[in-house]
Amino acid sequence: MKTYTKSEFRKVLETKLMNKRTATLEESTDNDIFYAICSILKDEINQAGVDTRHHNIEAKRRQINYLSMEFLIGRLIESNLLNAGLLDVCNEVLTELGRDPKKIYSEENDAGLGNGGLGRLAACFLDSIASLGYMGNGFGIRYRYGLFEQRIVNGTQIELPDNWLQEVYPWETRRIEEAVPVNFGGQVTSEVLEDGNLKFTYSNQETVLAVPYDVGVVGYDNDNVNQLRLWSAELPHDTIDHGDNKNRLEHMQSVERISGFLYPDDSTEEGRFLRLKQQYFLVSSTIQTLINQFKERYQLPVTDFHKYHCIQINDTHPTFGIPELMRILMDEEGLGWDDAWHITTHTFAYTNHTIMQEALEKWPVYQVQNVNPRIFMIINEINERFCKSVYEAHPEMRDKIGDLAVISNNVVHMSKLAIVGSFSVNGVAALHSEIIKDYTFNDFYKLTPEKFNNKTNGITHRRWLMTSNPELSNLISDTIGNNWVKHPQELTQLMHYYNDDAFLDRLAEVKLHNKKALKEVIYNKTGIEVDEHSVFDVQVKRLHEYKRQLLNLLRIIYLYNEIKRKPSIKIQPITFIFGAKAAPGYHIAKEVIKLIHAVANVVNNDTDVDNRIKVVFLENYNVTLAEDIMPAAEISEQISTASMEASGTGNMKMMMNGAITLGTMDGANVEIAELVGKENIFIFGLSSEEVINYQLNGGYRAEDIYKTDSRVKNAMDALINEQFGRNYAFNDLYYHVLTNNDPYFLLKDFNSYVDIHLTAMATYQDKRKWNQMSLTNIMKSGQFSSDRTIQQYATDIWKLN
Ligand code: CR1
Repeated sequence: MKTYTKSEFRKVLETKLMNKRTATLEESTDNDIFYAICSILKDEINQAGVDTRHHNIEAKRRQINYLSMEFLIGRLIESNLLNAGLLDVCNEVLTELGRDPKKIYSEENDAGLGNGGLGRLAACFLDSIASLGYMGNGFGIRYRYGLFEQRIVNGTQIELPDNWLQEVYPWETRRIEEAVPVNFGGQVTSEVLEDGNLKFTYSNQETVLAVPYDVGVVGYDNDNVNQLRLWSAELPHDTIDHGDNKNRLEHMQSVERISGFLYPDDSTEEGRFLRLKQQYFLVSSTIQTLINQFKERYQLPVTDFHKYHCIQINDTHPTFGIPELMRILMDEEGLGWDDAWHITTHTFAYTNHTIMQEALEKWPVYQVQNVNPRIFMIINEINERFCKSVYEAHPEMRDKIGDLAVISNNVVHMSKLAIVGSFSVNGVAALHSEIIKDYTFNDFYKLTPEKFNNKTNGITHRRWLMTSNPELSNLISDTIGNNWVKHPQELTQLMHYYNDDAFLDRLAEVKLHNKKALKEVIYNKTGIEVDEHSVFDVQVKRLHEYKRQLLNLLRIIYLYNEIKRKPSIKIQPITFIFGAKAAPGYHIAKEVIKLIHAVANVVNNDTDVDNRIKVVFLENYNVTLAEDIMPAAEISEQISTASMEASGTGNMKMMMNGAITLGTMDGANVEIAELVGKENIFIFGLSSEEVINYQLNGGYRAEDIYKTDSRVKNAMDALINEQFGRNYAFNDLYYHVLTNNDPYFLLKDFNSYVDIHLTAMATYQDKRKWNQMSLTNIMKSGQFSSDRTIQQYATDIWKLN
């Protein structure tokens, strides 16, 4: 890509302002400048994107296609500037012009096309795929409304539509000429042809036009630009309206609803027909396109498809891609079952992101039939052939066939379909991948152990360190040079500074600087003034019972009551920072948000507390807000019930920014602990083995702990004794824990949590030691760059060159 001197950049900025915004530099608004910069970048991205495509086609490169219902991309401007090599010059020019770069970049709407970790992972992966120079494109849905905007009104979460497309989205290009029809519903008939093969004919289908919008994905300093293709649903121009749609406008709206909004829940399936339609819409449009492009560009027989394409499905949401590819290969390309099955099962690879039963997708047969009857027929056939093959080839597994079946009790089990139709099944952290093999999918593991593998998640250090924490990033480069930027594992070079007091002081200064910046954000958003010298203890993530925000609160309540008991007690001042969206229909999660606010209200205003504890809830947690929070975190709360958090990625982001993890031996915490050593992390609670053993044996007796342990009882009773609200405001939480026998082991882990927290606070008193711990975490965090993860996917699964 082109490089610019300052004066060149200024000049092109002026030209863009004039041409695109009819404004001079002097009169331009932040919004004008934002769009002008995007336009400069887009020229570069488009050119490099075309060059990349030409090169890839000419070299007939093998490509990875990352299919995901979610891409939590956030803002792109800084990341694109950085990767294109223009961030410094742009910052300098803007500053010289007396404009605040941050303010200008904040003109961009945060694209929240995802719920949480799964969606953000997809976005980090695209950045790494491009930055490592691979040919790999993302495919998702261009939701008209992304994840809801969270407002807090009187301590209660309110959801507003996320109108992220209100203004022009500067990074996308609409490509109507590449639109494809996606067919829903109707009937299928078959006839036997002369050659004995079956021919399937579809009738009365509803055709929806999938219109692609492409967003360039810029690799870091390598001129490699891939694409994220987001599909939008439209009514085809030539549709003739029938009686069941009152008028064309209504018909149009019903079609557009398919890409209308993102389902705001990453843990439960609402069983909604629309969600199912979204899934088929994504995979059908994508796979038709891949097949068309393959034939057109590579001029090879379709039987070679899998030699040039790999499709990674991000959780089970795109699993209908498997029957869809079968359908296209058989019904449109004329292949027989065996050939089509060979190609399909050499194309798909599946990533599992959760073992939570309620998040393992299951769809009623009639709904799948309604979405597309031919797809259901193919799933049915896959199931029959699979069950038969188990019966014949694995007599020892015959009594397990009922459990293995893809369809049982009139339900399609998406994870089973994904496993049967893929050549690779991976978990997202070492522990999680073991649990999948030993428990969740144990029967499948016994059948095909070679499919199962681990790919521990990662995060792009370009966004989560370089652009979001430039102070730390610069300190690192000043100290060890900038090799780490392309080889993040070289952050370990920082170990030479472990005993360097001057360096440790600078590290502490950077943290203080970032804490002051977050303090500002907190003040502007909440009016709460926090002490930058207090410990910033952070738990930011989706609100879910297994993530145990409630445990965090019980601990805060415990601390508060200790102060109330003995106001003169000496404690390290702490700011507890929360950020979390709750799924709109998830009552208990919403009650926890209320409780956070109720506790904050009491604690923050109690003169006995005297500002030693502050509780802050930051509204509308999203990628952009995360970029402000991560650099300032000192304690990273990763306290899920062991075995339940598949990996976590917030844990990696905070580690990379020098926070110390306080957590359970769960997900990737286990690998963080291994890397930094137990002296540089605070671990507490049950192990995953213990949790699983309890679960297999009917749990533990929560009542007993509640009755016999006064610390536990006091904290729990605060929920019902009106300490934090009148009229037994938190009865629901209290009874939910006790009458369900505490399925997330809050009470069981409470004491060790309180104790480890006290240990952490005692450790914090030794500033030098703390800085060394922080440094250790930073220097080991290169392992969690998504570049490492993608390198492993590329080598082991995708076989990319
Ligand atoms: C997991 O809960 C993991 C991300 C990304 C989430 C989290 O631990 O880091 O995936 N799973 O792998 C999920 O959203 C639907 O499942």
